[in-house]
Amino acid sequence: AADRPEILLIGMAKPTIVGGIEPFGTLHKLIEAKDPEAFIADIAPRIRGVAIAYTANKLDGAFMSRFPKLEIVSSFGVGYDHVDAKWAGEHGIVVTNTPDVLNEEVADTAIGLLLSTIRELPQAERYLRAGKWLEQGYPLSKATLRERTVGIVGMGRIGKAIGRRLEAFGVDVVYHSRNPQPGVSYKYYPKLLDMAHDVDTLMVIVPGGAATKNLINAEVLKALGPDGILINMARGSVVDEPALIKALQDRTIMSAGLDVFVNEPHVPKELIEMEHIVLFPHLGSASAATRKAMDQLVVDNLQAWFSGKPPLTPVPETPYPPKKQA
Ligand code: 8YV
Repeated sequence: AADRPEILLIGMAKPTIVGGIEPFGTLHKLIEAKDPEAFIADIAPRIRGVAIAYTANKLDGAFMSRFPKLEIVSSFGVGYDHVDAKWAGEHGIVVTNTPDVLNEEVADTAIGLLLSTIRELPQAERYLRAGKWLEQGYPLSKATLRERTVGIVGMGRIGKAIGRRLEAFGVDVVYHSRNPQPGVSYKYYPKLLDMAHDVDTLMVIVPGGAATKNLINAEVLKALGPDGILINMARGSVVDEPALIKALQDRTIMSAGLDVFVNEPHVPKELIEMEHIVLFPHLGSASAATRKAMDQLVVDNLQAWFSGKPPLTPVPETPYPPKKQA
């Protein structure tokens, strides 16, 4: 039909996304294009929606400006630092992400990574598989979660879900974010450095992007101190990676558990070579069920929009209905 919207899919042609869009829209899969440039040039004048299937796919203003009829960018993932949402907002394009459906999954993984790192659980598993249990007892973990204070950096929806779990574990929780969060009873630190001084464990779960780039720097790591454990569940960009590598090598902090990296899937060899830290391949939300719920929300935002309804989960930079220009 003439009013079927034409939608560009960037990234993997995941079944939930493809199968969800095809009933109401005409889907163009960039991944299947032999000549991506010619492919885009051909469809650009007709594209009204973009679906992004994976957060690694960057979408800047220069790219979006190639689509004069673009109305909505429906992006997979709660983090959308890969989309220039400010530019989109200024150009009347709505950006949506996939919040909430992954909160509990990512919080579960955060606790898993925290315990793995503190109690050296992956190392213990490697030890058993190497047959060493037969030869000698297992060495005790240097650290324990008991008596620790966890400073959560970022008290959004996932930060709160992590806090609830830590409370149940009987662990003290404090937090730092740009502003104190209403309804949150944990001690608030306006300054990250002050919190890093007072705690021995940092759990990083803030959005990525320019505002948080290298927030966890050499100074913060020094303040965290020799018993310090850093867990990064956010974005690689939030941590000054070379400074972290140095702090780990010099034992300025004790250990780190990292789910995210600056240039993933490339992980610096200095980190790979350090046996005492724990590295995950960005799997915070990566269960089949949660990823499917995220895929479905990518579809549902487009479906709502193209049936004349408000988008379900617009990002703050592109509120709906749009704010009047001053
Ligand atoms: C993504 C994430 O699944 O939601 C986010 O912001 O980081 C993950 O849940 C991952 O980035 C893969 O795209």
